[in-house]
Amino acid sequence: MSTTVDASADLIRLEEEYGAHNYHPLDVVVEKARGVWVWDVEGNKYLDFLAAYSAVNQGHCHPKIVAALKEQADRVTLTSRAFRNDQLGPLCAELCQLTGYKRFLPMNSGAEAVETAIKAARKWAHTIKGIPEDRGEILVFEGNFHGRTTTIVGFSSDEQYRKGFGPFTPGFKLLPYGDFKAVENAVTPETIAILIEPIQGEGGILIPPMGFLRRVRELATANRVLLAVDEIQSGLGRTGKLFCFEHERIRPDIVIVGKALGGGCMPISGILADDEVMDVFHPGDHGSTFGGNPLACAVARSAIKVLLEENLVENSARLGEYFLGRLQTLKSKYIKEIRGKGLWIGVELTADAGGARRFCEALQKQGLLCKETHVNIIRFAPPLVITRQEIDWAMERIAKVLA
Ligand code: IF1
Repeated sequence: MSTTVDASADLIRLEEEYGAHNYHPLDVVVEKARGVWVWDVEGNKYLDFLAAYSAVNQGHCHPKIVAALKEQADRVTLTSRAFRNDQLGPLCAELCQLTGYKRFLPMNSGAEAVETAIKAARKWAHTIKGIPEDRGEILVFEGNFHGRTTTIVGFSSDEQYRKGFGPFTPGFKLLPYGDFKAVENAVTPETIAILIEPIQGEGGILIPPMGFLRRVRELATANRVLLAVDEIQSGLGRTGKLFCFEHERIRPDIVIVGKALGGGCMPISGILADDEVMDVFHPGDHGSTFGGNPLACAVARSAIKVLLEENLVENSARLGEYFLGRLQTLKSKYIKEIRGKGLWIGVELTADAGGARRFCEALQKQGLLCKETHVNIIRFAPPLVITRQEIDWAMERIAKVLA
């Protein structure tokens, strides 16, 4: 069967008819992208203010990353881990040099990397800390988002993410986010780990009180509990530091990375840790067919290089502060609160604003693509290659729509 389609409407119809209905995207059908800009099939141009949920921090189709992709695609793309390849070792070494961790374990999706952190923490607890097998608890937080696997949605506090997908993996305990006393009270001799996002993205760009993460780190250390920080969305420059936890000058036991590690080109994720944790994995304990594939590794090496060479972390800090400052000068009866770090900003609307979705649709008409989270929060997370002029361009439209 051959299907001829061109216009957005046809493509949307095809997707609706033959695709699963697990999303409700904005009706913009992208066919081309470069840097911070994307074009739909009708040739309309938009500024991308979502950056694929921070997976394209380096900008769309970055020429250097695409070149690395093409070059590697012509050589070897997949070996599985049954054999070695010439890209995995260098990627691990470069990531460890950059972050100060001793080892890197590659996976593909963010959820898989979170699962990897859970498995590492549990095995560490059972083989090293001495918590009996099939006991022990991982502390997690209300409003968390760590992915979509059955284990992960099992400890979501969002009814929709869980409903209909049980029974779930036991061994998780939900605590209020940002409430140190609650964490302190929840730690017992059978606590394995604390799994946390340093800023909750899906939760609504929720920033815990300054000092919270540092106190959680101290509590974890004092009780020999592992601290696993999910930097899948917050990491690699998004908040104006390489990792968001650096704002509190702490060092987690496990750092979970994904999204922008693949430079918007290839799915690649993983965990960073030192020997005590990573050495719990022996051959056969864990793995993935595509995990550590040379194509994704070559892309990730290039993605990290671009992040550093183009000072994208600094750009995020500088322009994030500028953007936040400009947003704060907006006079709009719809705005309840604006919060953000680096180029990751949430604008929470008042209850009677009529929901964030309609503002996102209005911004789309103005040439700005962003996505609401929950009902009332517009989130802004442009690629980190954005310029001040482009932020000014966006600000004009945001001001117009929120006026
Ligand atoms: C979707 C949200 C963002 C994440 C953190 C792990 C993962 C994610 C902190 C899992 C993924 C995504 C997934 C995407 C939408 C998106 C999202 F709104 F759903 F929450 F970004 F804000 N940890 N976040 O943010 O990574 O397995 O997806 O690679 O459509 O589900 P993944």
